[in-house]
Amino acid sequence: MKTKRKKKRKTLPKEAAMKGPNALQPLEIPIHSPASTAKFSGVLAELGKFEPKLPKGILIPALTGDPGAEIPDAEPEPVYDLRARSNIQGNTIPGFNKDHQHFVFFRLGNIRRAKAWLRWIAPLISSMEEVLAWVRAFRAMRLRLGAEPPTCAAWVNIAFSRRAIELLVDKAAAAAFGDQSFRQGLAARSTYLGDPSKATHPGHRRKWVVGGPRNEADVLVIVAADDPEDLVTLVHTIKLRAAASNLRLLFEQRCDTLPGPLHGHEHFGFKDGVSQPGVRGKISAARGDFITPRYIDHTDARARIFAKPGQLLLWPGQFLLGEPRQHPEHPYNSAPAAAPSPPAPAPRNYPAWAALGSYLVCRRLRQDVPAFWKFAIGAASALGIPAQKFASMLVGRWPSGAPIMRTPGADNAALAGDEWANNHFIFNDATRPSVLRPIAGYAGDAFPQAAQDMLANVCPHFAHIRKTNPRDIATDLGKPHDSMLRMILRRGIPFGMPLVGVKKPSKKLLSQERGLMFICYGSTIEEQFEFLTRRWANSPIQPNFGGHDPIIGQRDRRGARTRFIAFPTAAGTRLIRLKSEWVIPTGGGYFFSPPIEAIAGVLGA
Ligand code: N7H
Repeated sequence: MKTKRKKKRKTLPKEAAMKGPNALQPLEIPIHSPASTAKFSGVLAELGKFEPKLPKGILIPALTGDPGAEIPDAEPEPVYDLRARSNIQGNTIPGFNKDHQHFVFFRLGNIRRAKAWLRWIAPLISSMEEVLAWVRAFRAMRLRLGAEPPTCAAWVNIAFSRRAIELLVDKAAAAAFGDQSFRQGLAARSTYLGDPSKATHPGHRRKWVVGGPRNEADVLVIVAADDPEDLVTLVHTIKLRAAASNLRLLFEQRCDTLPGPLHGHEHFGFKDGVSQPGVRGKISAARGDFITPRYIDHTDARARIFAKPGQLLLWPGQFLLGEPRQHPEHPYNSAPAAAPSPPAPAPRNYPAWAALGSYLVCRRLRQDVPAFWKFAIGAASALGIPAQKFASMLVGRWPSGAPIMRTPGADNAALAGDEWANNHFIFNDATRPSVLRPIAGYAGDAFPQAAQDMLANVCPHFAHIRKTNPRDIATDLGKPHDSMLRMILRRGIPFGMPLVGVKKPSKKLLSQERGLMFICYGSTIEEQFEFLTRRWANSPIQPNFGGHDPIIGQRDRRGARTRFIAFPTAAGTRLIRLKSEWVIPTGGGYFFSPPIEAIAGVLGA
């Protein structure tokens, strides 16, 4: 007997509460319609043109410190002496920021031999001292030359999983790490992060190239270089020594910044790495010798919380274990550092040898560029706006990196290239110009300031940069400075060949994999990376109602993954379903990046 199959009722997300006369009209966008496919190549080719225009004649000052940048009566910031600077890994602070990077994931074999390998690699690990000294020398040389100096560096960093710490030190040491997410690992947290729960989905953890339940890495080595040949040589040496020490190579990923005008952009075509928090702290007790250069004059009250316009200053304990943390009630002041465990009664937080280390989140995220742009083209034509404008509203910045808050009508490459202007905006109030310290050759920020956007008509609540950094808006957590506790240091880099900028991509190019090796550092995974992902990006109602983050937001209800955005238009809000996905998790891991002394001294001992 034939049973009548119940037709599945299409329901809109419950959270949207779409009842009554003001019900939002859902807009269905066919992604693979012939019209959007035809326009796709045109948009793609266009995208290669959006290069930020660096202001001419200005040379970013060498980071030698500016005594005048010191703020009278401000709480003194910690000084990182040579020993501390030599102990902190350089990709955490100040960050490698190199064009070519290679990520190597290992599984431990014989522990005695692995320890010998760790003692071998420890002197290769690049410290904050080394990287910062190089950056300072590079900038000083650029100032003298008036051009990019022809110098190259190659750097190595290392990080360990909870299992590695258990095997190399002991179970008690691994258990002393207070961060539950780190102890459980990324694979165990995957569903909690909204990753696909259906085993047939390409983003399901069992399909990951690394970091799934059956291929979790113990050790992650990050190698970075200016010169690709240096990178290859260094990676080769590390792999040879590892193989000889019985470490199993699980996976490796070569990453490169995109070529030509796309330098610094991610695969959808948008400039990345524009907004980063500034880390408080000094390199010496000398006046103005700050880790993060300060550009705002102390006569402007914002110098107390911003390093340069829009760059919030955070106490280093947000990124380094054992350092003064951000005060939850006060934007300028520090809160006492978390104590190592024991001594009681301090909460158990990390073993004493882990001080100055940092948690590292690695997510290998595949990007489906055609799916993203076909969706953007389809939705934009249904709304009657240009595709680039629509896509920029999904991100919150134009392809060049210019913030839509400051230039809502069109992209502005000059604004994107001006590092004192491109991050200077808030959402709830009109932005006022900052009073800057003198910068040779810089005439000041003459771009139109951002108007207030409390209703999120310019930069929608769902926009990726508004979700992940709500700036001055009150959130579900409370006051804006609670959001400061969630900030992360992002160190991602793309992998794979670009599609954007290519006029007629071949089938082969279209079929190749590309994406972002997302890396971030923080002093907790749970309260920073996971919080941003779960509580804000994945939620259509937090920090404010408006839909899911269309870039990284995920939703998984027993395998159903439809998301939505509430798109502001002149005629009211349109509800747009995001039926397909363009950022798919394909691997990664939760690691701990230890202080350098502990690599040979504890883990390799
Ligand atoms: Fe995002 N994108 O191309 O749209 N991101 N991101 N991100 N992201 C940012 O300000 C992108 C990812 C953050 O302070 C920009 O540097 C893509 C994860 C944060 O204003 C662009 C992927 C997380 C910020 C992108 C991806 C974050 C930020 C603007 C994945 C973790 C700073 C450029 C493939 C929570 C917000 C910039 C601020 C900015 C994109 C991943 C977080 C263009 C494609 C997993 C905190």
